[in-house]
Amino acid sequence: MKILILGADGYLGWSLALRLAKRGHEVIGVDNLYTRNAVREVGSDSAFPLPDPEERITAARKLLDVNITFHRADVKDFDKLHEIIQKHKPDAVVHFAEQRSAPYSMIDVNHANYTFINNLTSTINLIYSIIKVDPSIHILKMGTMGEYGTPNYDILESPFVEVEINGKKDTIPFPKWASSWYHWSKVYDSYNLLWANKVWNLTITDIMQGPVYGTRTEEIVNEKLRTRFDFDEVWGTVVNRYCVEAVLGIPLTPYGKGGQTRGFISLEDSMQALTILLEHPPNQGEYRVVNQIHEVYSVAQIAQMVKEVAEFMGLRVTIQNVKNPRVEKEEHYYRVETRILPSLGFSPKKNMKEEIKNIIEDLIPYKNRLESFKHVILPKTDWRKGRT
Ligand code: USQ
Repeated sequence: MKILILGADGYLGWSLALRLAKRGHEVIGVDNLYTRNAVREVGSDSAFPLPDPEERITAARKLLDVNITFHRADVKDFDKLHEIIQKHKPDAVVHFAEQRSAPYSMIDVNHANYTFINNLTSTINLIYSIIKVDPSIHILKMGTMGEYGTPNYDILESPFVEVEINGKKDTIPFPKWASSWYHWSKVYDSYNLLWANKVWNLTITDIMQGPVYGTRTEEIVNEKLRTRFDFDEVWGTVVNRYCVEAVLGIPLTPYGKGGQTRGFISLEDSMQALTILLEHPPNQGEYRVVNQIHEVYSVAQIAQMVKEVAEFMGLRVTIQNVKNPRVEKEEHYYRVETRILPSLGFSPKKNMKEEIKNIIEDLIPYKNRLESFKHVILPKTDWRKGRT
């Protein structure tokens, strides 16, 4: 297949470019390198030094014998995006080109607006480019489990649900209740895609993925092929952050009571899942929603797990719950239906405990580099205070 990846320079985007290219697909990547700059904006950087896109592509050619095409472009620019899609006429477009940090979206009005403008415009531009070029192109869009929030009922893998109000029944989009401007931007994206599917019969997979963790995939076999790895309070996600905290000897930081429960997936298993979804697209004209998680844990349980593994590896680790900077439930019900991926042959290969060991092993050689970013680890972005 010919696959265009929007956001090909990111944590998932680069890993997926390598995976798909290695499987023999023709891969074209697009990125404006915004994340690199936005991470520097908060005084941080990837744990592993990142080569430029051109250097990475050369390394992929030499080490994996694959050819990846790269365009430095901003998908907010409709004409540019349309031109790229028109030029390559892909079978599928993967849309990762969104501002992906909840804390970043909550910093202040500018960051909230950036998140909405970037995320919603990019999706609308993609919809219109595809209508113009070829409405049969499959859109694989990265949504998030956080669109649902943490409801007191099961999260079904269905775009719709039947409701009864005052004795009358109807079918409505599955209820969503996000907990940051970032997560709300993904809710609106999902509704926009649902609408595009209704109006133009577009073929869409909307992935609801939980936080991803890990440093390794089958293709990341050399330092030059590494994907970015964020750990600061704005861009890092919980498992990856705890591993960096353990390496630096900083107390692990569950927020609040630590009962916040999420569905997690390793980087390797996320690659497997995304590849399966691309290679088994929905029927033409179908809008498919897929819950992409593997293990369910609370952030307190994960802290215990990281402590156990890190201590086994000879590190000294403590856990110190910190005041929760976010507005979210700290104790709640959480049950997610995951039916579609297993039915397509998805079978997770990794578990969190083993991966934590691999992450820590990969981080230890970079301990000195990480030391200089110690000041960006404790949470400073407070949902309630949000600068005005
Ligand atoms: N948390 C801690 N301690 C930390 C960091 C986070 O307890 O040091 C808690 C948060 O309060 C939250 C949970 O861990 O309850 C998850 O936070 P996170 O920072 O790992 O992930 P989140 O902000 O939800 O966003 C990440 C990605 C986002 C993706 C989302 C999937 O940045 O792109 O969409 O995970 S999900 O969480 O399912 O919405």
